[in-house]
Amino acid sequence: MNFPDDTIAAVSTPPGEGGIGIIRLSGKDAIAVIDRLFSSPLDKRLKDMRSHTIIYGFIKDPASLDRIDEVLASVMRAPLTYTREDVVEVNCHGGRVPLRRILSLVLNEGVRLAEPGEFTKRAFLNGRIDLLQAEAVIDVIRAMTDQSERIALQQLEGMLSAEIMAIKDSVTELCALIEAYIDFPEEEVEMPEKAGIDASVRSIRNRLSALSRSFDEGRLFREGAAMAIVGKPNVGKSSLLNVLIKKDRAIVTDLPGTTRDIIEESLNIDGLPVRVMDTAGIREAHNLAEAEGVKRSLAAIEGADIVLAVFDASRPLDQADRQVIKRVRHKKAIMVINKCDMIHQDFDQADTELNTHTAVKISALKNEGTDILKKKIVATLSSKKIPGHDVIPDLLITNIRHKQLVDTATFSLERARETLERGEPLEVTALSLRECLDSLGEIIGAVTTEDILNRIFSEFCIGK
Ligand SMILES: Nc1nc2c(ncn2[C@@H]2O[C@H](COP(=O)(O)OP(=O)(O)O)[C@@H](O)[C@H]2O)c(=O)[nH]1
Ligand SMILES: [Mg+2]
Repeated sequence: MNFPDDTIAAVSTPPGEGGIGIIRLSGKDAIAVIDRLFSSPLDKRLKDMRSHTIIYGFIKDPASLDRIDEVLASVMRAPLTYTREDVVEVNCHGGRVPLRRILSLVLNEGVRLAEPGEFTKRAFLNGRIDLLQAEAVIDVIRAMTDQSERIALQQLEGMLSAEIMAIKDSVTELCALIEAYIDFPEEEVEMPEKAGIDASVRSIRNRLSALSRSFDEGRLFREGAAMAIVGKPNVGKSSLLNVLIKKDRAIVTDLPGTTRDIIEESLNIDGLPVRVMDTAGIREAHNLAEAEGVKRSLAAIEGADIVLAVFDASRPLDQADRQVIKRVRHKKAIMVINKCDMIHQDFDQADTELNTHTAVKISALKNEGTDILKKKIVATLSSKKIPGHDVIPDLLITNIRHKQLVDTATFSLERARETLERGEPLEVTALSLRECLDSLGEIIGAVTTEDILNRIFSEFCIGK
């Protein structure tokens, strides 16, 4: 991998109008380039400024000497900067024109436009942060809830990296023990004791599998949990969506079969980001459009992390309701008994089939019972520890790349143990341990390829 040596620049604030806009430069020419475009009333130059100071002045076009904008320029010298290179940030007015004009002057000075995520990529390549931390940057930016942000920040601060490093150290130790014996069989190196090796393998494996298991939950905080509201027509699915998101988003009518396409909205339940989907009623379709709606509802059930199956307490349960119960049986589901403000005398709330999953009674119309429902949703999706606002969550893996590498590492470790058990040559055991180390190294970016890096950083926004 090549270490970057050119200077890059980009607008780091989002497009559109804002109070301020920031153009960020990083690289060895950053300070000199802005000095050529900058004039201060006191004739100060950036190159004479101390690191991490701000200077007031104007950006001017060096050809026409026209003033482009009134700015504040921050000077940050390597190595204590975001990228570990010299960084200059120009705060100008947050309009499209000043930002565009200043950026184009900067580019005219021989600076290259940064690619998405390139500032963070440099922070990684220059060794300020590891790959796990670099990936956490985008998660902090994209976090949908406070809790998601907290988990991402924990990763950014290096807590997950520390755990991976600790596991890696244990594997390295084990590997060294075995390789020493292989390399110096005649010397006084003792044959590593099988029971001891077995015990360390077991403890390493436990730590790895705790991480791997945490992904089920961690993923929800990064991506949001997909929650499908399903049921036969007219039971109050759209009404439930509306009370959950506190908006009249979905059309509610007493005409069965109104909702045909899936409506998706985001929701924050106790810090858990949830994508709620209102679906078309599931029943024997009366026409093609409805049939397509039903097909999509069934697909939504399959794709969901949790299903709310809604039933209408103002009528007795019927065949269509039983169909719905059957459709969600294999999923994490909550049975929602709606319209409890007008319960029909023949509606059996204790119906055994209905109670195969947790049942919650609500009235979407009167907004009653929805707080209990929300608690059930969180409890169903997440272990008790996470949603409590004051509890720092255990280490969670939120990213599929990390989960896959943890699993590959576990697999190699397991193979190492097996070879030992079968009494195969220690070289074979050592080889598997090396593979385990490689997978762990790949998580933090100790071993990586340009291809992986490009994939990761292309997800970023420009200017970060
Ligand atoms: N009494 C009562 N009516 C409700 C309740 N929830 C929904 N409804 C009514 O039931 C009808 C169907 O509601 P809607 O949300 O469109 O059902 P969907 O077809 O399942 O999406 C509408 O007339 C709603 O006003 C409830 O909790 N109590
Ligand atoms: Mg509807």
